[in-house]
Amino acid sequence: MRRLVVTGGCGFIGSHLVRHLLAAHPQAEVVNLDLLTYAGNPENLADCAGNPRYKFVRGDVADPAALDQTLEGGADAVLHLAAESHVDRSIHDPGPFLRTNVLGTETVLRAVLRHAVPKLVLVSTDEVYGSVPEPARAAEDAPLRPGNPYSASKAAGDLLALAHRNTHGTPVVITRGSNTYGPFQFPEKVLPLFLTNAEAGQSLPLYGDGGNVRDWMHVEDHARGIAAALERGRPGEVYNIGGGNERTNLEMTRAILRLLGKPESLVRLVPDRPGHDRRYAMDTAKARRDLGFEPRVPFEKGLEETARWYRENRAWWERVKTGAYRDYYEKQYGDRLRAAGPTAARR
Ligand code: NAD
Ligand code: TDX
Repeated sequence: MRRLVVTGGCGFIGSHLVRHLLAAHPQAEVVNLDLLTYAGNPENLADCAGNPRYKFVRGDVADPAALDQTLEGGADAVLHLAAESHVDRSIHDPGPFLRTNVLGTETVLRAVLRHAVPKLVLVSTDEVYGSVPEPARAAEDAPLRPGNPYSASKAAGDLLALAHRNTHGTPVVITRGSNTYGPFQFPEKVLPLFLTNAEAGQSLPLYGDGGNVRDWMHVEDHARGIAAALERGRPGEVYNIGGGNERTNLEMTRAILRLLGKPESLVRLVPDRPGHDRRYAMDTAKARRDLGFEPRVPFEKGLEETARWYRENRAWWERVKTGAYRDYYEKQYGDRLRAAGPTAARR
């Protein structure tokens, strides 16, 4: 039986990937190694809990012993997603980002070598290219210019992986995904934050002038892209995986308000994120050509389904938005919202 190890499977993208792999590989066992940080939620995989081909191991990717324990039964591949993933938190405190995204990735690379795992897919991000001015798009060989501690830690992970490939021949493939959205995303990221705030009649804190551009990809497309890299990605290669849906944050916010039938007066233009990258945009021709990967979910349809999911799963996000989340919210938005006053976006 094929044995696939996913790290960070209780997070947003990881949970969709675990589900995708179990369905797409009916002969495979999927092992999920996750530390269950604030972002890890076993409820995201509640529907897999009874599946005899699914196994959960609680452990830290920066701990070699946890990886030895997970890999000692052998593995056909490791798909490494575990990370600290939120830019604003990395600005408050980069420590956990360096530990998990840099040291953790190096620890996974060494474990893959130690256990002679034949393939490692490292899941990275379009943020490593930094802000890309119009009308350019970053191809895989573009310089890395990370603009915040999160993306710097991800770029460090990518560079360690490529150095490992060069030094030890480690069979690592890197995917760089664009901004991802869909069910089970932690409501610190802009889309679930705005959907859930709007549902609850609370303000939507839009940073700066709302003109920053992101390329949105549905999480099922992202999971399929990672799976395509597992099957067809060549070791040592990097593949950009994008949604092909560039939108300004203001356009995306208005689309949410229209879908939910909520007024624009909920929007607050708040002081900007420091060092806020203006635009992410990737050239995705290589993944199309070499992996046969094309995103399938049209943005409007994906957004509508996602909005419905958050409406129908209010208990999920109300539970998430308690305790430490409230402290985070006050730290991130308290002063910003007080500074913004009652001005709505008017562009
Ligand atoms: P997430 O924050 O929702 O989930 C991260 C998961 O990793 C959680 O389950 C958490 O418990 C686990 N984790 C964190 N530290 C760990 C550690 N030290 N050991 C083991 N597990 C640990 O993240 P996500 O949005 O699903 O992102 C997954 C991956 O995809 C990340 O590597 C991220 O950089 C990358 N990515 C995300 C996006 C996006 O838009 N969300 C886009 C491109 C790339
Ligand atoms: O409250 C907010 N207001 C706002 O205007 C938040 C949280 C965000 N924003 C803006 C900042 C960005 O321009 O929305 C855009 C998206 O922000 P995030 O959801 O924080 O995502 P981003 O910083 O673009 O990073 C995401 O995509 C790349 C993921 O969080 C990363 O894990 C991934 O690598």
